[in-house]
Amino acid sequence: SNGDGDFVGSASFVVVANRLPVDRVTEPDGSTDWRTSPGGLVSALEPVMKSRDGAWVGWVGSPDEDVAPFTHDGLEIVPVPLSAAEVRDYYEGFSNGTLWPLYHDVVAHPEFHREWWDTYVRVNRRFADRAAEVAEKGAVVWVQDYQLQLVPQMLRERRPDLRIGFFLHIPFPPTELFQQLPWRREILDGLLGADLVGFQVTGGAQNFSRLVRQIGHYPTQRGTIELPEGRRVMARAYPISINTQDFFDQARLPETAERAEQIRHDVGDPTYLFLGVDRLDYTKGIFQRLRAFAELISDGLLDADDAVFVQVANPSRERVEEYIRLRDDIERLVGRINGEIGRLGRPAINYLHTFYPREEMAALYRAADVMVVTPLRDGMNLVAKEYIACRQADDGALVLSEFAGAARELRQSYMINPYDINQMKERMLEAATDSVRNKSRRMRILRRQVFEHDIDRWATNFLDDLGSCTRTR
Ligand code: GDG
Repeated sequence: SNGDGDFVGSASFVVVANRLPVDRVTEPDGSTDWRTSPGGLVSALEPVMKSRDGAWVGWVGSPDEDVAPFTHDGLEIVPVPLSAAEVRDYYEGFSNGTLWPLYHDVVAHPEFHREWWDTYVRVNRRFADRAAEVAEKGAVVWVQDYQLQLVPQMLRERRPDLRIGFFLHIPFPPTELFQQLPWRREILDGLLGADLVGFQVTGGAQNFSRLVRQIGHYPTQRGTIELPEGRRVMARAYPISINTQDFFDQARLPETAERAEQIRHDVGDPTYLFLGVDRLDYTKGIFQRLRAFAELISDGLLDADDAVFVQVANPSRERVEEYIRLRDDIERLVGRINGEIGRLGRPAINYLHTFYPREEMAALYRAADVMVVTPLRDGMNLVAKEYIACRQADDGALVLSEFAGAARELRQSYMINPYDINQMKERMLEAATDSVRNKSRRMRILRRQVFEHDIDRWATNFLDDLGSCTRTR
């Protein structure tokens, strides 16, 4: 017990995230088992977790399931159950219908519902309670993302002995937008329960500090916030990255090279293969980029025999209304474009509403001449970094929105404003047809950047800073 009658657990490092790092799989004999989910965060944190007696607190991903804690591959897995109504109100509702659009520059309209908020509070408390139970005295707890912004404060109230970090994977909005939120004070206090609050880019950390001054009236100095009770909170940027070497190695395999050739052949051996890979989300600028590409062809600047666009759009949040509408809009646009400028057996846009294994992703990245990443707003955007990591030489070209967090680091990309269709057309054309010399000069610098700043470095930087936070004035 820690003195408040709370049970104290045995984990010295605890990650708290909406989702667990494991997926349930059904074996051929009908039994079910767990498999580590693919993804950068999991693989980056795995070594830390294993070396430190780690536990991961999260939801299994399906409603109305109460799974007992278990050990998987040396990790303590601590499931948090959610009812179907909670998934609707906390996850689809407040997280993805309120916070997601609000934090992404209100590119879609955020909805404010008191029932959603009440459920968000209740579910955050459940995550905080689980974490409080498994963490040993003085443990490090790392809370992830916008679904769990109240957890730091809730956890600190129960367990003031813990060292608490929080990382926001999406943008932190300007105060003018954040102030719309009826529960702005509660969210701010929730985050201030952490010792260290991490953001993707400096702009997010600055927006946060400004908000702290405006509604908290707490003094801040270069990212250090002084709370009245004498506690200090740090707010800093930690640009997330990928396991660069893994992507490079996967792309280097002979079978990936072969598959990449096959893909190029299947889409008609074009001179220019343009690629887009996104969750089907209204923040990603998919509509704008496909329009730009179609106009390049109908203007006669690109030839439909020479240029093909492959757009992978992963199914995402399929029960949220905005996403249903977006999917309809994009599929109508693709149909119209292919109807107007496609040829028999040769659509101008190959649109794939599906999720591929990572081997296929590496082959697609390797096959693409121009990677097109055009979000209207994006915390970071890992796809841009993955494309660069898969290059086997200083070739290829990245078209990148200035509104992606990745634009702060990937300065040598062909930068665009996705709201400016004419500029986007010019830059896409330039990226395709630029001289080999120009392309390789850019790509060399981009590759160095992504190899030097990989996900291990991200995790280490955050955890080192969290470890050295001074707790009191
Ligand atoms: C959030 C923030 C931030 C996509 N299609 C397939 C597939 N993917 C993988 C990509 C990439 C990931 O999904 C998408 O990551 P992004 O960073 O591009 O975007 P979000 O999903 O919106 O992520 C974002 C990120 O969190 C991390 O902090 O960068 O700004 O919005 O890894 O490769 N993977 C596979 N098949 C697919 O079809 N296997």
